[in-house]
Amino acid sequence: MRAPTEAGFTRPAHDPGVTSRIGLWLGIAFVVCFVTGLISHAIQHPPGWFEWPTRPVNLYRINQGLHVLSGVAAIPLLLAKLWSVYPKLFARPAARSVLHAIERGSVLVLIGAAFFQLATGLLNAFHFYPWRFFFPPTHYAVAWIAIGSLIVHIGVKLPLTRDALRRPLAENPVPPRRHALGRRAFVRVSALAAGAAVLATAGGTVPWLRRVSVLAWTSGTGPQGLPVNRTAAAAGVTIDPGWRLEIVWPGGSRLLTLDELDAMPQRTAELPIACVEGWSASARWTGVPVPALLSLVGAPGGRSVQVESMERGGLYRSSVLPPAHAADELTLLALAVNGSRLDLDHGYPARIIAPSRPGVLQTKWVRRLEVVP
Ligand SMILES: Nc1nc2c(c(=O)[nH]1)N[C@H]1C(S)=C(S)[C@@H](COP(=O)(O)O)O[C@H]1N2
Ligand SMILES: [Mo]
Repeated sequence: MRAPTEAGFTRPAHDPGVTSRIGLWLGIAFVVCFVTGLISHAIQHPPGWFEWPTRPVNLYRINQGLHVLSGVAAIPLLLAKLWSVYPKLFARPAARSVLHAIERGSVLVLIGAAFFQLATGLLNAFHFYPWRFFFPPTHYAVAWIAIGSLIVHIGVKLPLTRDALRRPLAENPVPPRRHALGRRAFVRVSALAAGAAVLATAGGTVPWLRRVSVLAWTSGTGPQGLPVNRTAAAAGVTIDPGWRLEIVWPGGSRLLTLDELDAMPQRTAELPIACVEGWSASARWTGVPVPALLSLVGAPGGRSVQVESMERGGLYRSSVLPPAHAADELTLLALAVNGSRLDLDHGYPARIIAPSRPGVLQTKWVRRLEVVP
């Protein structure tokens, strides 16, 4: 038996017009995913020059929805694109020159990195970690590998893609084999698959899609109509009758009881929890605005505020409110949600809930606020 050759693959989908069309959409999905991922990373590890706005209150929610949904859309598009081009694996000679070998190698890197990103991102959304590495820095590092090899790939293929996109997608000169989709049908089915994947999952973050999104994930259900990511039991937090909020600033500090916080002017705001994993949920939060709280105790404003949780271990036991968030009147030290006292799982006695902020920074079971010098 002779080894298969590229020319032996005659299905209509193996065509530059098909590859280019699907590739264009896949490229858009990757770029959206990359940019929104960078933004999310920068919010969580802000470089000095970076400032994330506090409005609109749903801005982070939209960013993260785009990140996760562009990733979801990319999965069927990537599979379709690989199907369209896989006969090239059998092209001979495998490399025509050193440059060609490097270019083909970079495609392998791109495929590996793309699969890695889509698979780890998806599994992370389902809290399934069948690996030993820590997800965020690895996902972040491989994103650069993916985008670097993508840029090389686009650079190399641009002339070919441009040509292929300019020409209308002709149906096959010969009628397609039985069971083989025609070119246009293949492109249409790929687009439909991407659209269906998005619709099936978008309800995790787009409220009016909840009922069609059969695969949407949240962190399960939780008390007070809100999902819970890490329960009090998992975090080792119990109700502490001696709880006091400690506020510290350069030159002073103050302890406040829950009764004292309750007696302060309260504000209610509709704000989302937008988990980095892509689910989000809005709720009506009530509590003391952080800037008002700071000024009531005489702490200076306009600075970052470090938030510490009662949780002892745990990666998310503390967070920083950057100056813009610490000064925003919608940044609450929340004491209640949806009209009743916070459930222990949602951070009783007090949690941070701020506009346009990743869920992971909405620290629960707050024990201490420190105005950073
Ligand atoms: N102290 C503490 N706060 C935390 C967490 C945590 O693990 N510990 N998880 C965060 C994450 S990842 C999210 S998405 C939100 C979820 O809030 P909820 O459980 O009230 O829905 O809480 C955040 N606050
Ligand atoms: Mo989260």
